[in-house]
Amino acid sequence: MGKMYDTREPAKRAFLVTIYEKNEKSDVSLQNELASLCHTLELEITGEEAVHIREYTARFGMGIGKAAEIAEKVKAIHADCVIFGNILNPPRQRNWEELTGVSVMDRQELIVRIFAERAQSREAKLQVELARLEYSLPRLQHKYIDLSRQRGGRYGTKGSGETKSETDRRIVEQRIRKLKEDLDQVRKMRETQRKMRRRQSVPVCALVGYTNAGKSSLLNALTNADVFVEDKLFATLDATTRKLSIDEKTILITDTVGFIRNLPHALVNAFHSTLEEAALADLLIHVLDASDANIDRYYETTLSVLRELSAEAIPIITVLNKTDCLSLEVLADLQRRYPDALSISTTVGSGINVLKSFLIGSLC
Ligand SMILES: Nc1nc2c(ncn2[C@@H]2O[C@H](COP(=O)(O)OP(=O)(O)OP(=O)(O)O)[C@@H](O)[C@H]2O)c(=O)[nH]1
Ligand SMILES: [Mg+2]
Repeated sequence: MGKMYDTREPAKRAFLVTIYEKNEKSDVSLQNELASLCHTLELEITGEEAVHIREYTARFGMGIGKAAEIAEKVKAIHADCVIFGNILNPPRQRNWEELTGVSVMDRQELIVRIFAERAQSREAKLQVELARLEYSLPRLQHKYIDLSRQRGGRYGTKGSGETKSETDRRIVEQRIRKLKEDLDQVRKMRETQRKMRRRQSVPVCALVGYTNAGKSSLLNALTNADVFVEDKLFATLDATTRKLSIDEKTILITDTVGFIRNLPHALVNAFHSTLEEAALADLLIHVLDASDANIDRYYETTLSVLRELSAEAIPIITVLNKTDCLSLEVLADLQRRYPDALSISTTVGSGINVLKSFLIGSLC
């Protein structure tokens, strides 16, 4: 199936474009995040352009002159892909590909690709494939510009007079149906596991938070687990559950996929069962990267994802992680702004025992 929706050579040299309205302020954190996403895919950033539109055309989302100027730059520095921080609809994506002669992606596709590279478990793989197919479905027709009619009927799969893109669309739709069935099965298994845990009445808490906040590191620190940790986005795609026991009291802690603002809708849908782990927990541990200047925005994003999952009523403890990177002044300021939060560092181990006692105390 891979070939069908991924016909391009893997790109290496990216040129980034973020489009703003005429009077809109540039959002440096959004642009930095786009760069981190590229870094995660090991794309080298060869150039960057923030465009405040003065002239608008539907073809390019900006004036034709500006678009041509960007295409020139892309050519001059031999970039082999252009990545937009904004969402590109399929026709606009195709227009840009025609103009620049290289592959063009938006932030959504970048995230879907990262998920695809990182999926490990069967469930994550099914979820990612579903998200990729759903993302590519409206784009399929554009991949085949020569819509030569196939000879129909004879070899079974193709209907009479069906175009290649129609056939592909039909195959993709069939595959989507099959994936949804398979995922339903996996969800039922997960549900059974959850019921068993409930029956044993072991309380469950879930680690939630923005990607790269240190959730997996905290799971490791709390339970001596050996979960994959990396300074890249979306290191974790699977919900891993580990046991924490103190004085014969036991709770379960689940690591979840990291949140990010404007998570592509196809991925939110696809990862629903993994995210559900958070929605069904008895307690949430909201992990914040206290060393990141965008902490307030991360905090808000996570709360809004939790609302989307109808998990806002679950008790929550907020932890400020990576406090080893902060000066005392900055830490004091954060503690004033997040008075209910617990300060920790998984790297130096500070605050971990306090958190353990809190968890056991409030759940057992
Ligand atoms: N300085 C410092 N770095 C930390 C701390 N905790 C985690 N990190 C680093 O932060 C990065 C991300 O850690 P992870 O535990 O993978 O983060 P995550 O929230 O699980 O990320 P995703 O799975 O991508 O959502 C890694 O490079 C960690 O080594 C800490 O207390 N201090
Ligand atoms: Mg993780």
